[in-house]
Amino acid sequence: MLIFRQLFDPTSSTYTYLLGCSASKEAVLIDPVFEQVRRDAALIAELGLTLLWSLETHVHADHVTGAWLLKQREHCRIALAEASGAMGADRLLKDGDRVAFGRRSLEVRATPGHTNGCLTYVLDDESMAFTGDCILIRGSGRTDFQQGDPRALYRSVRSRIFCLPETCLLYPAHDYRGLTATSVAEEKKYNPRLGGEIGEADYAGYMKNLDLPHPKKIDEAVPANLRCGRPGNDNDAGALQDPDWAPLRFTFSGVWEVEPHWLEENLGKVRVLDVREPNEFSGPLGHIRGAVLLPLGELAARAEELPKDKPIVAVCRAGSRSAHATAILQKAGFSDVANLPGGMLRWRGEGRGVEGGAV
Ligand SMILES: N[C@@H](CCC(=O)N[C@@H](CS)C(=O)NCC(=O)O)C(=O)O
Ligand SMILES: [Fe+2]
Repeated sequence: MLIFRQLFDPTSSTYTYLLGCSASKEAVLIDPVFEQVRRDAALIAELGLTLLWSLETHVHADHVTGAWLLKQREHCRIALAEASGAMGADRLLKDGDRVAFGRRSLEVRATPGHTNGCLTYVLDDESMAFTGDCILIRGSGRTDFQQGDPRALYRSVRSRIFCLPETCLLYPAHDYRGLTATSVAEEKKYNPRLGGEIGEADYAGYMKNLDLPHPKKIDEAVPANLRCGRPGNDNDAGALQDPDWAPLRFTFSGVWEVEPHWLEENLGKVRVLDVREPNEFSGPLGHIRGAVLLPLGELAARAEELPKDKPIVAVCRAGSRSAHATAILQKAGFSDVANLPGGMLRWRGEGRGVEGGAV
């Protein structure tokens, strides 16, 4: 079976696609975004997947790819089109190549036009294709920068995408209205730039008159993407540095977590903030030694009472109110905060020390 997730970067309206083989747990990520690598890595871990490849549909002009950063963190390899001219890839793809992940694979189709190195990745059974900025949902990638060529884009769509089965779902690299997927049949019929009887010259005429401003990040994104997302100087890598006051884990739900065993061994280094109600704090589950009680409902209003000299670990009964507490604390300007997953229930279940509570 195929594991499939569509992920979105709201800043650049980019879609990142995670495809995995459920048998082998091997996966690929298409068009990761630098700033979303932590989120993507969390999802890959939570699904128990191993990332084999970070794939690009093209050298993007509007955001920096997460490829290089994923390679550092996940030890995956990077692949993109040979025709892209990019440096730092582990594999340079050509039309007709295949990228395998477990029992599944993607066929590489060269679909130039938005850039020279644009690729469409077609799933082995032709049920899905990832078209990058070639065809978009009722639209197309622009052809007025990088190596844009409207006639080439038209031919790519007509000869390499519209020949796929009518039911084949198409997933673009962007959508600016929040639309998520389309199909070959729909775009053949309804694409206002490329469908129906529209000819190559009609399309070229349409694209010449689009008159769009250049992407805001083009001067930063293109050079960085020609290095597969490797920062130009080492300080830039700090843009996504993880907190290092404890071995923390970031969850796909967006929360930093600390392991109970680390907390028990490092109680002196942090402030434990118990966000349960007073009767729970003094109730049968007990509380962690030295914990400060501040119920969740009062936290937003009273957060400034808490000193900022130590990182804060939030705790509650089962770990959900305390997860919310970490978000409230971050909003209140506390940077070093983490949740205790499983809360007092797990803490006690693991036989860790408590003050008060029933024996
Ligand atoms: N406003 C966006 C523009 C993004 C943009 O131009 N996207 C390209 C893909 S890299 C495109 O083809 N857009 C198609 C369109 O806007 O119709 C930005 O500044 O980043
Ligand atoms: Fe693009």
